[in-house]
Amino acid sequence: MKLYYFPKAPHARKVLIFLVEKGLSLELIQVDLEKKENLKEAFLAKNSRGVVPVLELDDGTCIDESLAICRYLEALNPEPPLFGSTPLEKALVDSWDRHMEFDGYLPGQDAFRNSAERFANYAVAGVQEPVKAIPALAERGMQRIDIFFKRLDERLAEVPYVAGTQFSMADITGVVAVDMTKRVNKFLPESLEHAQRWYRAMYERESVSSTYVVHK
Ligand SMILES: N[C@@H](CCC(=O)N[C@@H](CS)C(=O)NCC(=O)O)C(=O)O
Repeated sequence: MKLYYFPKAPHARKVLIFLVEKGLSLELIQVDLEKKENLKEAFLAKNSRGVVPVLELDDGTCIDESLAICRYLEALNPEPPLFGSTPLEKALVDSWDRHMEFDGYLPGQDAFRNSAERFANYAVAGVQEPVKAIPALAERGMQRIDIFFKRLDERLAEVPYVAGTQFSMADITGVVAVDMTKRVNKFLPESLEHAQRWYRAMYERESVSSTYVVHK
């Protein structure tokens, strides 16, 4: 199996964190997004959507979507479980993973891709036709990040990890979502003590600290 990734790509980082947590290693193939290698024919043949990560199996089957890749790896390597064990845990991991992605990551992405100069005509990742940035989406994204931070803190006042009592995929998506907001100079407020406690705990994990790349 091979993983196509880029170190600065948050969704690829999710898979890298997952691999470290599982104690797995895969052949890693870097696709340089800054050089737009993801829009070249060789990569589009692996994923016509033009985005990383992609997991290529030995028979040539390619799986995109970070969550699908992690689920596949979990099915092959169930220990330690990162998608929950009981029906309830599994449902909570899915639910909270989606909270992190839709309420945290996507607002951060909206804020970033609709404000950074280099995305003025490339506002949607992987789409080759010019797609213009919409500044109002960046503004809304910034507002939604504040809502996300507050909800995250409320959740983490109740439980140690995002989905409950165990570290899970929801924490991986959550930490990547929080780090995405740094790209638009939004930082988890110090006053949100529960979210801060969790965020510090995340960075004590080798999987999280070793995969963080400073973005310029
Ligand atoms: N929903 C997808 C998102 C994949 C995605 O958007 N990948 C970004 C990097 S995080 C990408 O490849 N962007 C290409 C670009 O910006 O040119 C997943 O979870 O894998």
